[in-house]
Amino acid sequence: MNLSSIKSAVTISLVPEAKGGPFVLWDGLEEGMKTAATLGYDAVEIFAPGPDAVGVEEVMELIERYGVEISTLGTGAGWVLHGWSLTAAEEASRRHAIDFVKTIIERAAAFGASAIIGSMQGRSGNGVSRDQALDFLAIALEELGEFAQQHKQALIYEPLNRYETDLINSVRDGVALLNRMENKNLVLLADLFHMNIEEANVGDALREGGKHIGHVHFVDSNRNPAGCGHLDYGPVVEALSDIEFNGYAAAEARPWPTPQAAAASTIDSFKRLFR
Ligand SMILES: [Mn+2]
Repeated sequence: MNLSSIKSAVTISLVPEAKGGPFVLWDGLEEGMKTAATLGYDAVEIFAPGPDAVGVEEVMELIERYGVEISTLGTGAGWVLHGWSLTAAEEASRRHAIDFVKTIIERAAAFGASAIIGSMQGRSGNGVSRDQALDFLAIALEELGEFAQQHKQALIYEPLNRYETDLINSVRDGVALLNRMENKNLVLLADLFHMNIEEANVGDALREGGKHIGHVHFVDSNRNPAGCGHLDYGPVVEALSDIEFNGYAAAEARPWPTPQAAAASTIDSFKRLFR
C-alpha cells in the first residue's frame, strides 16, 4: 500500500453566516493557515464569501510565510449568502450561480487549486422536476468544467446525502453523471460523511469511483473529526490505496469539541491511517 502521496488539508470558513456548518477553523485566513502549519497540514481548503476575500497577493504571501498550500476553494457561499443555485427555477439565479462559481474557479487557479461544487448544485422544487434539475446541473457543469479546464484545473463535483439534495447522492450516480458529460474535466468528491449515509459499502463505492475520485472529505460518521465517530477507516484506507488516490484528504468536519482540537485530532487520525 502506498498512501504517502495522499495529502492533508483542513477547512477554514471565512463566512460567519455559515456558522454551524462543517468547517474546522473560523479565526480568519492567517490564523487558520498558521494553525494548519503548526499541526503539520499540507494545505487548507477555504470557504470564502467570494474571490475578494482571498486576494491573490495576500494569499500568496501567506502560502510563502506558513508553507501550506491551498488545496481547494468552496463555492457554497453563492448559496448561503445569495441563494443562487445551478438548478434554480429562475434563469437569473442559475446565471448568477454559474458566474459566481467562475470567479471562484479563477481565483483558485491562481493558487494552483480547484473549486468544489457542493451545495451550489441545489435540488428539485419550485416547479423544477428532478429530471429538469439534473439537466440544468449537467448544462452548468459542462460550462464550468470547460472554464476550469481553460484555467488548467479540474472541477470537483460533490455528491451529497439525500437530506441535502435529491440530485446525485452516491458515487455510482456521480460516475454516471460524469460519463454522460461531454467535458471530461470533472472529478468526484468522496465525502465520507455523505457516503456513510448513502453507500451500502464505503470501500466498494470508492473502488467504483476509481480514477474519478479527485478529492476526499475526511470526516467521521457524525460529521465530527475523523476518529470521533463510528466510521470504520480500515476499508476506506484500503480502497484509497487500491485506486491509487493521490489527492487531498480534507478535514471538512464540525469544529468539535473546539476548532483547535478538531484540527489536531484530524491530523492525528490522518497520520495514523496514511503515514
Ligand atoms: Mn463535503
